[in-house]
Amino acid sequence: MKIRGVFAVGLSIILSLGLMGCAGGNTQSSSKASQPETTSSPSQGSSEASSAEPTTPDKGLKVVGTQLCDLNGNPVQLKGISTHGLAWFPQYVNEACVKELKGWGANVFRLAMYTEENGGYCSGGNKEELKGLIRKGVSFATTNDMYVIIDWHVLNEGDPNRHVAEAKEFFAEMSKEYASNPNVLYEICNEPCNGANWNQITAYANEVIPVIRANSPDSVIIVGTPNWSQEVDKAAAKPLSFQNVMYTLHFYAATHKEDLRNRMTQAIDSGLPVFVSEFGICDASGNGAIDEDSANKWVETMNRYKVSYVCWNLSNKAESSALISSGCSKTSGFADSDLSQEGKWLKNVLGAK
Ligand code: IDC
Repeated sequence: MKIRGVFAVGLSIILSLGLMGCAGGNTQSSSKASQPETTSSPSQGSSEASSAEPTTPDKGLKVVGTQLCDLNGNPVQLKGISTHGLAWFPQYVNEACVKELKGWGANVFRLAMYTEENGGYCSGGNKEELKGLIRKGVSFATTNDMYVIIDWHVLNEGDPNRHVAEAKEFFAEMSKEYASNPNVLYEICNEPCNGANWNQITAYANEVIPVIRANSPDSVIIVGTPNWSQEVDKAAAKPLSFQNVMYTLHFYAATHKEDLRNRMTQAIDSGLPVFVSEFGICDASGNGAIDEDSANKWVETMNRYKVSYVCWNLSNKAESSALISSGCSKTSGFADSDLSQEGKWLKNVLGAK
């Protein structure tokens, strides 16, 4: 399958296809403090097997009811790994590393491009360099037969509308470039927060999704939900009107437990397609103590519902959500002793042989 960039006018052959609540008090509210990353030159740096059918990227995806499926309608569960901010830890976007993650059992790679933090796409980052990293990431994922998520990592700005013009420009370019790559999924706003509500997110999505659809009519698009992507109930009450859209739920297992899990399953039971495009097994700050017991409960539920999930984060930053231990400067060829606690846990969950 093509690596990328081919101006896919020929159009996709394939794609015939069709991605917390809180009205008030949300006990699950992430208390994360979104401190901007200050490192501009980064330090160098079993679970239950799914019963979903394995799939290969060139088959494309579609959303059927609440379930991500292949083009024949067979359930597909994506499981994989997210980069840290591409601007801060670019060194892990290398071919050997992506191949290794595939060997761990990952079938999806998420490329997190912060928008407003220091060095973000809309806050002084080098746009061409950042797009170059996206292109490398898509290319490596594609050659390794993996799906890849292009993540517009809204966080600090809270309301995704703040950078809607740049988002439209960015997704127009990306979706044109990858119109014939059915393995590319578009995540248009990582985590709306700071009070941004579902109406505001809907307005944003109604601007950005048509831009993607103009080039890539059938790709799967993942949309963030209010309150750091925890309020899937808000989306369930008033879903968007587009096909092949999934809605984001994010959790950090030491902070978010049964209440948020129930909110996820209730949303799915009520008909909402949910995608866990980011989770960690520590607390919502991305640091602190790890809770494997809670994490395993999440994995059990996600597998039971065949919900796709992507673990945060591929870096060696000194924080518990980093998959590589902070003392390790390798960018591929990781021994188990190079992995953090979360890294070892995840490798086991993904079923690495
Ligand atoms: C965190 C990183 C941390 C970085 C910070 C920037 O782990 O190194 O300094 O962002 O604000 C999210 C976000 C994700 C966060 C993560 C942990 O999507 O960007 O990463 N988190 O706080 N939502 C809930 C937790």
